[in-house]
Amino acid sequence: MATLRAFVAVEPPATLVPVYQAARRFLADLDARLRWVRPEGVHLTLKFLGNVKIASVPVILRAMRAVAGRTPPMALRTSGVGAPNPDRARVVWLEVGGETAILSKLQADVEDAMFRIGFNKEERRFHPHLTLARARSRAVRLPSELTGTVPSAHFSVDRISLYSSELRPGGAVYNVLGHAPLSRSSGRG
Ligand code: 3AM
Repeated sequence: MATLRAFVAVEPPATLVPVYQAARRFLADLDARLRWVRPEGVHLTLKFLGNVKIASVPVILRAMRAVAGRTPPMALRTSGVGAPNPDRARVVWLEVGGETAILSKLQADVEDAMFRIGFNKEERRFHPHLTLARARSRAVRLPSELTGTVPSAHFSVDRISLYSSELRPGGAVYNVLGHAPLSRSSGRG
């Protein structure tokens, strides 16, 4: 049966482009050792699903819409370049701040909803981030004076998206398969 590699994520904000460019300039010395995500491909992953049957896509979207319908929109911002392990970084990301309590609840609810329709639970703790680049081979050491070196991008999130990811030699190519709108009438107040 036909499958595709899929994940649930928040789409990149348009305000990210100058921040992405600033991060890239700041890390210019490491450029040859990093493979940068295309700016339009940057996303905030909520749940990696792996290979899914194409026939399951409507089921996944229905489960996403049920969760999104009881989650309010939220205001987020990027808060500097970082990495899980800055001394030996395999990925370089932008930290995400703002209304992350709503985001973390959304991520946990997506995780539960996907578990209920048959996906495995993610063992790793959720850390809100936008991956910008990955090390090509060996890990890189990020400069220590990272905070405050790139501006913040402020963005509001009013939907989540189901992505497909096609692995190509030049890097993964992402396509949005569908959206699930967050609900203004839910949550707050
Ligand atoms: O948003 P980031 O870059 O952290 O690392 C992959 C990316 O996350 C992650 O799914 C996102 C979309 O590609 N990913 C890839 N393979 C994975 C796996 N086996 C995975 N996450 C968990 N398990």
